[in-house]
Amino acid sequence: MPARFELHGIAFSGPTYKVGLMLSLAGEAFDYVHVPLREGAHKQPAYLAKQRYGQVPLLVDRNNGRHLCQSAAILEYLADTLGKFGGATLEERLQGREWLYWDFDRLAPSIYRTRGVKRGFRQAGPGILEMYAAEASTALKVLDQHLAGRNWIVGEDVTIADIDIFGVLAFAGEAEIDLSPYAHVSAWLKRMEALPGMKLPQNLLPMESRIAA
Ligand SMILES: N[C@@H](CCC(=O)N[C@@H](CS)C(=O)NCC(=O)O)C(=O)O
Repeated sequence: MPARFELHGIAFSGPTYKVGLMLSLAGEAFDYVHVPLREGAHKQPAYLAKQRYGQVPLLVDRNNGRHLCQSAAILEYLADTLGKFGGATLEERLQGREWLYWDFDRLAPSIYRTRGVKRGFRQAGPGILEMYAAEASTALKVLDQHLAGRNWIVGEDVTIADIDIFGVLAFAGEAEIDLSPYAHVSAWLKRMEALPGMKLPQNLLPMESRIAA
């Protein structure tokens, strides 16, 4: 039987990683379609018809034909449809959503963009890099304080808030951002890395399409 989900993306994309990681942690095998961004595949009409923003990731749910985009919205969809990682109560779900918005506003831009510069995907001068470093440090302090005395970002178990934020901090090394000063974040990263189904970015997505095993 074909896999229920088909993920379109590219291996070096943080948002694609977040969705692949959620599927892996949920134990959902998925077909993977490599989208060659450098060749402009994401701006072709056939792809734009499925992903209005011309970006990766795109997730297709073959159970109902839905085409889903925006990684945070996809995580919420998967939590709903799989009944996993959505939080134990409405309160937890709402708190988790706050952390998703916070991540996209305060944490992800500085870390992903710094990584983009270090890997040569983006250009930025020293002033911009300093600004990103300051923003990352401010956000990491907020997260570190929040994680003091907690195992997970929301409630008593892993939620999509953890998966989403892990999907950013997994790239901190490539951004040359040292997480060791943030003791609670570092301990939480270890808990995340020990989860069944955990795959780090370098082990999750290939640079070619792949049918689920
Ligand atoms: N907010 C989006 C961001 C997606 C995104 O930035 N994707 C990048 C790759 S990491 C992309 O498709 N870039 C090509 C472009 O924007 O033209 C999400 O979370 O899904």
